[in-house]
Amino acid sequence: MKKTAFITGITGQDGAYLAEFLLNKGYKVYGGFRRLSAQNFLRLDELGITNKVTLVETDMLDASNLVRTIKEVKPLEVYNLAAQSFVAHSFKNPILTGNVTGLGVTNLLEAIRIIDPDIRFYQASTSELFGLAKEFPQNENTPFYPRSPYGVAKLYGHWMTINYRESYNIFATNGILFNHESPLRGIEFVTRKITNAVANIHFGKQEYFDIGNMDVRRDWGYAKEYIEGMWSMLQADEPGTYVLATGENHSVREWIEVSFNFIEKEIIWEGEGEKEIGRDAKSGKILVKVNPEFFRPAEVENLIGDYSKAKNELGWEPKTTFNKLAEIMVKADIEKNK
Ligand code: NAP
Ligand code: F7E
Repeated sequence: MKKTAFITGITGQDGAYLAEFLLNKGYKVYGGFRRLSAQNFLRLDELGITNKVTLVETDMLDASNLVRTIKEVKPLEVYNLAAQSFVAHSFKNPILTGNVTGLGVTNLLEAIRIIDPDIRFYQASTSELFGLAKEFPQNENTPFYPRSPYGVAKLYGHWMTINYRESYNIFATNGILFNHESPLRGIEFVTRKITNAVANIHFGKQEYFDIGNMDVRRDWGYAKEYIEGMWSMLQADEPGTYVLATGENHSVREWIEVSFNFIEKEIIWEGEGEKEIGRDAKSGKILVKVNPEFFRPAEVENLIGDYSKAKNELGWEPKTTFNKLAEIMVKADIEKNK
């Protein structure tokens, strides 16, 4: 019989790739989506799998709906990817973020406890838990210090997952994933914002783009590879916590420079702080402007992950380099913007 998986947040970047991955593994895939005034299956459409998954109307805010869904779908594995996941937005909507990204996890864990505690549960934890990081690189034992309402909400979800494991013996696992990107990344996240703007500039559709703090550093990997890690965590003998990362980090500034290289532009930086701009070395045109609107009230300056546990216990390793990831994303955005 086919294994059945239920993915919350199937319309997001990771949800779409995970659905594709599980379909290829022969799973029957159910995906939770929110009823909106206009349908939002763009990513599933892009992967050509909208008709291959069964879409179920769910909302992380409604516990009764989640109980009903788990009862009807009868999944063997549940992947909780739904969240208000944009850190900047969480400062403007801290309560909504707390409800969806934090309490939503308990709504789902309760549904599993009540209906079928043998279900294997994956929680999308995050490197944002490390925030103002206390050691470098960060691993499963690094102390947490979240720096945003998003990070704090995820910390609650992280510990509830551990609590349901310890209290009710549920196979509940946390994947602490560092930033992972792809052509399906939301347009407001910094990598995609930049590759999309570079493509627009290439076609003369946009003159320049605004940016926030360019000196922050992130450990950026390729989303498709991280999906396989999520699945491997639920195939392990025991539940636990695993870091997925590349073990390398780079600044936003480097991402801008590398992305422009693919359209043969070199950036020359001028000025400092809020006055900094980036010019095209050849034409002198301004292509990048710092805009304090994109600064965050509290920033996560520097993250870099140690994925040794995932490598040793799951055999998981990242493959796509920083440069290759930028190339994949710039080329995809050029293709989309043609
Ligand atoms: P994403 O593209 O923002 O997708 C989030 C998903 O959650 C979307 O399907 C969204 O639905 C859904 N959602 C939002 N509010 C909801 C609600 N109230 N009820 C039900 N669904 C709701 O995020 P992602 O990048 O794929 O990330 C997947 C998960 O991993 C998230 O939990 C994120 O916090 C976490 N994470 C991401 C990264 C990363 O680098 N990508 C790293 C660590 C952890 P709509 O399409 O309707 O908005
Ligand atoms: O910002 C800086 C910004 O929004 C990265 C989510 O998937 O990964 C993601 O969270 C950095 C931050 O991602 C702009 O201040 C500068 O320091 O792409 P981001 P994030 O905040 O790291 C983690 C692991 C998650 O769990 C989250 O769900 O880039 N930055 N200028 C900017 N960021 C944005 N968005 N826009 C700018 O113009």
